[in-house]
This record gives sequence, structure tokens and C-alpha cells, in this order.
Amino acid sequence: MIVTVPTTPFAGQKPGTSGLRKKVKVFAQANYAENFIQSVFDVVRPEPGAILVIGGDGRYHNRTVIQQAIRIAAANGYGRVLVGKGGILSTPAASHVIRKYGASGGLVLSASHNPGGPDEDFGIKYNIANGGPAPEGITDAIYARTQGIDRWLTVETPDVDLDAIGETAVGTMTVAVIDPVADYADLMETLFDFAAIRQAVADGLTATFDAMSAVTGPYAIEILEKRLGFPAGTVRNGIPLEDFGGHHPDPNMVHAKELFDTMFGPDAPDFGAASDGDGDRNLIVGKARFVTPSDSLAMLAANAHLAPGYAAGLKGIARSMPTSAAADRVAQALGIPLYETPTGWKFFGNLLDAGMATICGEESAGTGSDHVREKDGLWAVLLWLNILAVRKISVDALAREHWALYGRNYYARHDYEALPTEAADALMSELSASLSTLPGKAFGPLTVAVADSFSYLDPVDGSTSANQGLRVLFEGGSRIVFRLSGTGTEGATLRVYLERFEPAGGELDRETPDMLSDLIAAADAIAGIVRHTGRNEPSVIT
Ligand code: G16
Repeated sequence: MIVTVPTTPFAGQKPGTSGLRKKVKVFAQANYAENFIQSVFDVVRPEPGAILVIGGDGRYHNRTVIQQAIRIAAANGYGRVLVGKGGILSTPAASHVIRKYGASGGLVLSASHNPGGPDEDFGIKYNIANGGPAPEGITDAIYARTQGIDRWLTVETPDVDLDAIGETAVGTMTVAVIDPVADYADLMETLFDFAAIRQAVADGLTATFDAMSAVTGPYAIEILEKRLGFPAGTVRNGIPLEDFGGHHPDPNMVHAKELFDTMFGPDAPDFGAASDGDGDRNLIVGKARFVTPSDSLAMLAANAHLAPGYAAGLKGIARSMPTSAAADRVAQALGIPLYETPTGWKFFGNLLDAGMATICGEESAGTGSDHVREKDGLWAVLLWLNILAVRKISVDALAREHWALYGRNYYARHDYEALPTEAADALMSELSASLSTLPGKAFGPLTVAVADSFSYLDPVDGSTSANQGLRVLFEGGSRIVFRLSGTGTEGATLRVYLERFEPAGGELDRETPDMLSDLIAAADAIAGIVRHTGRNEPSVIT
């Protein structure tokens, strides 16, 4: 029997760059998650009997929200819910399951790389039938609905056993608990040359993969150790924990420090990688060679034809605006289009659906392709392994070869986390107001060519997304981008993206901080970072 529960709206249920992310304590309030999930269903209005996928990254509070979502789904007319065993589905695996089983959409329960636990973060994101995050038109409508909601629907039913594979009836709806790994691992086998990688492993290729006690552990163990033959222990921190072992499951130099220490130490294996809380980000590091996500996108695009899934070539490459222009030169060399979108994987969905782009990437450690509609951490790891296995080359040698051919985009992102919102807003509005005065001005050796606020016109549906970051472009191809993060849960985070292009034949083997020092000084002179924030240094450099 359907039960109607009266409720009142909560302020602030506005989905950010990637869904609604808040502290667990916020989500745990009576009616909070229920209001949001009901608002999603009120907006998407499922056809009676529609299929819904529910996947989570296993973080604290995951099981509670899954049970809530199952009941609300049953009361809203869904016919079937697919949920990963233990409540687990990596974000790319959820995207694949939505596509494979013809679901009308899915709820992805994750706060990604943010920490987990009773005092940490949780998140809910709605993905549409193409498997990708809902576009802004839908997330705006969901937000509007949360502000007028007065009831949510549920059914009275015991909790579903999430740990037993099989089917349970919940009212007239069926809940199927599925193996979270099998479908995804099978998909990877169709894209990559597993035989070549297995042979390389037999010939001595060594690797280490840090699952950061997050969702990718079971996927990586199945694929890397069981199917590809890497020895047991290649996957570390492979058991998903509700609090990620107390760490941030964010694969960068700060939070994946152990991996970096290994890869820059005397016993480094040939290849090192890590993924994040929900399995969509990746970190690639060779023996004493870190590959920036922007470079990784360019290097993967240049070599993708070596993998069976991409042997026919790429239709186009898409990158988010703050991602370096390294991929642009590869697209140019391949004679294919390059699309520059705002930050947020959702902006790639239309290009992928329309067959305009095959590979996409973001500076925030996201890379992926048209095989699903999310970025995909293990996919990037496997494409790298496929390329290294076929070419019999080291990560370092491949990077050097790439730069010698295309030039090098020295790149770093400086994050100023947990700033008072007013200070961050003041910095951005002052900078925004001064943009028109910048062209022609010199900052040390740098002269501003163009300064603007990035606006995106979607070439597929004609929609416009304005105010997507402030860009200062210098003569010669260097660039600074300023943006406020849309995924933080505490105050505001200012991101400053710094990029310097060094052409082929130039200084290709220098340390990144040295090459960016003029840009770092210019960033402060232009935006008054110290003055507005009181911070002399960023919280995190990636
Ligand atoms: C999400 C989005 C990405 C975006 C990233 C950072 O990643 O899916 O497209 O690049 O956030 O966004 P921001 O700079 O606004 O914090 P994830 O891995 O958190 O889902």
C-alpha cells in the first residue's frame, strides 16, 4: 500500500557540478533524502514499470539511503530496481548497467573523492537513460521541485537483503540484487587487448593499483589480478570501507602519497595507478614519472587506435575548459574536432550521444569514452596498459616522445579550500568586473591577450551555459583560469588552473613549479588571492 508522508522543503537542495553533496548529518535528517529522491521522481515521471538502477560507492549511510530509495521507487511506479550486491556499483559500472538493461535512469549515491564517515560527506546524483548525469535542464527542475515539495510517497516493507544476489518483491516492484563487477569487467574485455596485456605481464610488466579502500577494489582485483594475471597484491587497499580507512579517496599527489612514494622509490614497478571513491577518476604514474590528467588525455587519444575498441579511430575529442590544451594538438594532428565544454561530465553526454566525440577528459583526473556516459577510472588504467603492452614502451619514454612531437603543456591546479563564501565571491566578482581592463597589461614577462568569462553553446541542443569560469589568456599560449568548485561541502573552494605551453624543441624537461612561477605570481597580482583569502599558499596543488 502506498503511504503519503507530508513534508516541507529544505533550503539548498541544489545539485552542484555532480549531484547533491552534503554532510551525512544533513542527509540523515528526517525527510531530507526522501524529499530529494521524490523530487527527482516528480520531475522524471517514470513510466509505470520502468527500470531504475541504484548504485553506491559503499560509503557510510549508503545502505540507509538505498533502502529509502527502493521504497520511494516502489511507491512511484517503478517496475524493477537493479542494485549492486552490498549496495555497491562504481559510477562507470552504474552507467553501463543503466545502458545495458534499458533502465529509464539511475540514482548514483556518492560524494566521489570527498571523505566518508558519520561526520563526512554523502551525495545523490540522478543519471538519465543514456547512463550519464542529468543535464542542467533536469537538475534545475529537480531543484525547483525540492523548493515546493509537500509530500513524498513510500511503501511499508521490510529492508531488502542487499547482500544476497537474487530477486525480492517490494509491493508490485521487483528488486534485483546483481553482481556489481561482472557486466563491467565483460565490457572492458570487449574494448581492450587483454591477450596483449596478459603477454606483457608474463614478460615481466609490473604494476601497482591503489583502490584507496573505495569502490574499485573488487573491480580491480577481478580485472587486473584474475583476468590479466597480475600477481595477487598488485591491488592495494582493495576492500571498500565505509570511511575509506579515514582517508580522502582522491587520487592525487596528496592523498595517494604512498603510491607516489612507491613510484618514485627504488623498487618502483613499471606502472602505478589509483582511482577515487566511486571509481570514475584515475591517477597515472610511471616509474618516476607523473602524468597529469590533461597529458594523459592527450597521450591516450594519440595512441587509442592500439586498443581494439578504438581501432577505427576517434570521431572527436572533448575536454573541459580548464583542462590543458595538450589534447587540442592531438586532435589537430588527427584531423578531428576538439570540443571545449564547461567543467562537469554531464556536458560531454550530448557530444557522445551524437557521435561527435569518442574520448573525453578533464583536468580533475577524469578520462573516459563513449563506452559509458561517465568518466571511468579503470578504463583509463586499462587503455594505458593496452598501449604500453602493444608498444613495449615505458610511461616515461611515451611521455617524452609525446612532448617531443607535440610540445608540452606544463600544468598545475592550485586549490584554496574551505574559504569563507563571501571572500571567494568577492574575489570572483571583483575579477569578473576587471576582465575588460586586462588585455594588453603585462605581468612580469606575460602579456594578457584575452580575458573573459567562459560561456558554452552546446552544439547539439543549442543550450547555453554561462559563467563557467574566468579565463586570462596570455600571448604565447599560457593561461590562468579561476573558478569556484561546485562539489565542495564546506565554504567555498577557489580553483586556480595554471598552464604554460612549451613548443616542441623548447624546454621539455623542466620542473613544473619552475616553469609556472611567473604565472603563479601573475595569478595573485590579477585576482588578489592573498588579499581576499588571507592565504599565502594553496591548500592542495595537483
Ligand atoms: C565532478 C564532476 C567532474 C568535475 C569535478 C570537479 O567529479 O563529475 O566533471 O570535473 O567534479 O568539479 P569542481 O571543480 O566543480 O569541484 P566527481 O569525481 O567529483 O564526480
